[in-house]
Amino acid sequence: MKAALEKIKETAIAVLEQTTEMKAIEDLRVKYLGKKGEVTAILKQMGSLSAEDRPIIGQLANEVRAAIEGEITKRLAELKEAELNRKLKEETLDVTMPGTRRPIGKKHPLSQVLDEVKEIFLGMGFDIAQGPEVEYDYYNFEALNIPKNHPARDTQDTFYINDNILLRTQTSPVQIRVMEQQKPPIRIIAPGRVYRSDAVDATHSPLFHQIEGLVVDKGITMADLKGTLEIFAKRLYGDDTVCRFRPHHFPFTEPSAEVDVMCFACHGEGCRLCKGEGWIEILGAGMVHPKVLSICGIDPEEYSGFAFGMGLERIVMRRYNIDDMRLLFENDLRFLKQF
Ligand code: 2NM
Repeated sequence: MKAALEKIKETAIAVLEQTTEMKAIEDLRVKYLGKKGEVTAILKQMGSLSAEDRPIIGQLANEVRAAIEGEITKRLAELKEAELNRKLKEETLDVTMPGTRRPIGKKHPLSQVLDEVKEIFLGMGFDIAQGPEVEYDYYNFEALNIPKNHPARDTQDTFYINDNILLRTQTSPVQIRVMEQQKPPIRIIAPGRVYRSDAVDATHSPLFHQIEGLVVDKGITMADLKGTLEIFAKRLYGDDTVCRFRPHHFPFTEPSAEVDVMCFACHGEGCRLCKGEGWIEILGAGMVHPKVLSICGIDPEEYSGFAFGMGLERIVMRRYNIDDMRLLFENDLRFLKQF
């Protein structure tokens, strides 16, 4: 029995020294020291020993158990350390290595200018309104006092889905929807995509962007229109900007005007940029037609309002001296990176 125990100890330690897997070491613990293990099996036979031999073999068995236990603990610690060293070596981080640069995009020039315009009007207490791009004929034309025979309603100019539904040609239908739903005071701008059946060239695109504005309240006059739009022009183009209001005609406003700013290149002298005019048209505006207010359920005897509209592409093209509108829609990075 003594020889058997010594043999178990010798083999166990030899095998443990060869074992490099933690799981395998745990299996060996069971094999030698477990309930059905080899050392336990010897201890179970101790009943057959003489009273003299029993304590001696008992002590030896305990020594063998302790030796194997000790070897297991030692091997586990060694393996753990080896594993840690391996990880430390493998996962070394060289903080002096250059990082992988993630290219950060930037805003499209249309979005840059749109955000600037929004910021100016938000600063004057306007809200931003939105509406559908696929619109009813009623909101796009009828409610805006645009008569049935008006050239804008021609299928040559407007994308019709069917007799009643079309792609909006301006963002005014948004203003109509707001007036229908909201009691004055109303102070909104409606920016968004609009569609017209135009062939693509340097100054035309079937899809472009408009920003329209609307103010309705008691006692709104042409003076409010002029003051608001002058402040807008000065914020967008600089404090020394000079505005000119010219009479015009729109079916949805009365009176109507077009607003020019004095050419910043030639200061009114006339040059290539302003095509010899000295002035550059930036927007259309007017006092909301009483018929339009009535159609929207607003009493024109009690309330009045002004509205305006401008094309975003034209503002952007002038701002950055871009001579071809197609560049704004082609998404060529060589172009876009310049802004
Ligand atoms: C423009 C010019 C003048 C305009 C009018 C309205 C509404 F809904 F109040 F009648 N919305 N937008 C308007 C007025 C638009 O664009 C050149």
